[in-house]
Amino acid sequence: AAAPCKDHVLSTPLKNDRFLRALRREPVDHTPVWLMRQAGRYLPEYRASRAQAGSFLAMAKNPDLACEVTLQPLRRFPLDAAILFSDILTIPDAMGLELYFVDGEGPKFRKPVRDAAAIAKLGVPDMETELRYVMDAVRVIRRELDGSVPLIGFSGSPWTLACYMVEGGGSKNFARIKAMALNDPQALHALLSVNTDAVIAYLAAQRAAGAQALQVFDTWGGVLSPAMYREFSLPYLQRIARELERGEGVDRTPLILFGKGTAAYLEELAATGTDGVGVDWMVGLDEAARRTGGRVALQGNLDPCVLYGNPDAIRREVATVLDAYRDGNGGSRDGHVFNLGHGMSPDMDPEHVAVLVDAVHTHSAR
Ligand code: 1CP
Repeated sequence: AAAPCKDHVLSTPLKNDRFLRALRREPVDHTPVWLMRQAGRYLPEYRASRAQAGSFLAMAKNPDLACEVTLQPLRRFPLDAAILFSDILTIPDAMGLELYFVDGEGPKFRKPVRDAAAIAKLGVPDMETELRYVMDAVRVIRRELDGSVPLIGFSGSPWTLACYMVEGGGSKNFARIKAMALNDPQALHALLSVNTDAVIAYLAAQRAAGAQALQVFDTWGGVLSPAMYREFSLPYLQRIARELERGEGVDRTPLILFGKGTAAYLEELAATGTDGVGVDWMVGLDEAARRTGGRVALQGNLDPCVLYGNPDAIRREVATVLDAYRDGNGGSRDGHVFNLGHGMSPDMDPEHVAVLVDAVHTHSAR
């Protein structure tokens, strides 16, 4: 059972704040690093916890197990941030779409939304009842982290959530949602609008429960044409960055907008009012830093497949990413959070992750 988050938990000073400092573009002793999907099947202890829980969903809905798997990568590697163990699909599940998993096929919904009538019935879930298990997990993790590193909360973007809600699961070509965009754009906008309200409420609730930074995953933003991206994804990211209350100064809870395949829109993302922009590996960080011109921190962007290389190759590629950022940022490494350009895969070697984390800290030491 989760205890309410006590004031002393929320006021425990951070022992390692270089991730938050980097997001404020303040000087740090070395570049902070965390990895998207740092908790997951590549770790044997994760597979053991999952077997014990019975399923991914049982694990995510149990705050103590969610806390355990959140902490697992931090016990192995000196990472500079923890990310809540959960999933982006908790919101549509709480809206009544009924999330389930088929082994080897990924997430699916029993009740996808395919027309305006179904969309009109959707509402913003109540965060402290229907999504209580997520907020309880945040509270338990904050207590157990005990100020060692900051905790990142997250959500899917309105567009990326809509992709799963309309397709009913993962998709190769996004045929259904693109047909909706073409045939009934008003219905899609209604869906994106309720999703945006839910994302803002969800991130605000995670912040109130103790999340110290917030990331929005626009994993499928890059499947849209520029005109469609600017109609169906970007305006909703702008609304999140504008409306999500996140405080000021050292107490500010920074927001990171991560997009996959969205490097064409770096200037527009940097102008949303977000604190950081997450970048995939299809653009050089030198170019990304020049184009965003110090207006935001940048997070990224090692190709995750570099983890399939040998330790020498990993060290070399890490150095290339770190130096590219520095070169595009007027010779300074400040304002950079090291990460992969997308998530880790289950067949990656934990020993290689140790090499990567060490290489980041060693090569970026000021
Ligand atoms: O154990 C298992 O078999 C479940 C695999 C798994 C895991 C480990 C899923 C199902 N979700 C997660 C956890 C998860 N999902 C995290 C945990 C924190 C961490 O990073 O360590 C996060 C941040 C997510 C976010 C997520 N879920 C995204 C956005 C990030 C990304 O990788 O692009 C997306 C698109 C999802 C949907 C989803 N959930 C699970 C899977 C396998 C997928 C992808 C399905 C697809 O390819 O469409």
